[in-house]
Amino acid sequence: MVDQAFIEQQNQEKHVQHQRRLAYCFSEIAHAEAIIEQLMAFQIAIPSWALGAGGTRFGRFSIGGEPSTLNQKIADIGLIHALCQSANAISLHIPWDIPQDVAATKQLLAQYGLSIDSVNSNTFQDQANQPFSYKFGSLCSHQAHVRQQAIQHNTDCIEYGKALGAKIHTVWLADGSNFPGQQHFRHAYQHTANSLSEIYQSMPTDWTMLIEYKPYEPNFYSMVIPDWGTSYSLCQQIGSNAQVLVDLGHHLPNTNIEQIVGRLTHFGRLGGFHFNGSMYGDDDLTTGSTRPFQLFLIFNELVDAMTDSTVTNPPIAWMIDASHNTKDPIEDLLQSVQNILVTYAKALLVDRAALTAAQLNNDVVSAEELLRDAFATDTRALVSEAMRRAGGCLDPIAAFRAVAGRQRLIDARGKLSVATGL
Ligand code: PSV
Ligand code: MN
Repeated sequence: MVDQAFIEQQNQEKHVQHQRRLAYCFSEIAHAEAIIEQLMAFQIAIPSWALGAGGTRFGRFSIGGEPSTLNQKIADIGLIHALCQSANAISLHIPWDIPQDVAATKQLLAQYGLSIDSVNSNTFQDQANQPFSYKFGSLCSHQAHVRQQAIQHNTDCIEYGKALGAKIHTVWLADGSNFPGQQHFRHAYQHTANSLSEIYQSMPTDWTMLIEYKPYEPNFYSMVIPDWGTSYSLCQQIGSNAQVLVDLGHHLPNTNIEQIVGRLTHFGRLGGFHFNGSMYGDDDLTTGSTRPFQLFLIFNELVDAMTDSTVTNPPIAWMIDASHNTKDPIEDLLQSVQNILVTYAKALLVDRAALTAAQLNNDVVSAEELLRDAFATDTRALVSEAMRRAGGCLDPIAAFRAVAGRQRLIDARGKLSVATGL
């Protein structure tokens, strides 16, 4: 839908304004050049389930032109990447997006400059042809045949991932209970640990298993993996390539997520990140839309860990995990990418030596002011410049609108096409 000539023409229209804003950044920020390079290197995966309009149990309002096949989803993510040059990977949910022809899928991915970074298992729904139900749990089930079926599904996912060149297997479990007494807590935990260990054994040794936690939903009395501590304990039992995945929406209101990030990186166990925004829980809002300062504090912790040579945490897999109920998903994802990079850039601005000195002097005000200074700096031109230098647009959303992106997708796929997934 967009070629280099179109992108250059779009950038030309914004050139004067951009140069003015960029000059301001360079005058204010000593290491602006280095930050632009770090922004160019920061790539965020887009999940295959994010391209359709999301919904709730009350309904779903289709956006029109939704991708109904894996190839169409790849095309949408290819478009996002062409516009912003910051989203070069896809996370696949199995069985929603099983590739029919692996060689052809790989070829299509290469055409768009994309790769599959992770596969995600799904034992939170029953599939039409499966013999046993997950109604009362999957990997945690007290019934060996249910556990075995769920383990097999996870190992199948790993096989698909191997064929596609993925290196991550992500597990999010909906397992839990809705009523007191329904589930034996200790047994459910141990079954889960044993099941995950078995899956881990079938994973190639250069892969990472990411274990996600969530305090509630779909189960509302208890979840088997409700918090980072449970994920962490499972990882410790399973093996060194098992890592905790932090999904921003999977916390109760007012949880200090930045401290969780600090803890996990200190333990070398933060392997994955799902970006979204939230007010109350897993609301799946646009990243940075409601609590930008919190997102900044989280990035501050991440950058602190990434720049400290004594921290042994492995590289973190970044992904956007949001459900787009009202907005055009492509625009929402572009906004998220923008907010993530703008916030990352702000965290890169923090004067860490001065912050350490303020902390050691118990100078509370200076420490806080250092953070506020960085947060208040407008880094948008640095992000635009990083996208432009990488071959993308200064303003990806404006470009998507200029090319009448959604209308063209509707023309090609129809008003009623529906994306597979939730
Ligand atoms: C669960 O809420 C979650 O965050 C997990 O990452 C799932 O894989 C994803 O959403 C899609 O259901
Ligand atoms: Mn998630």
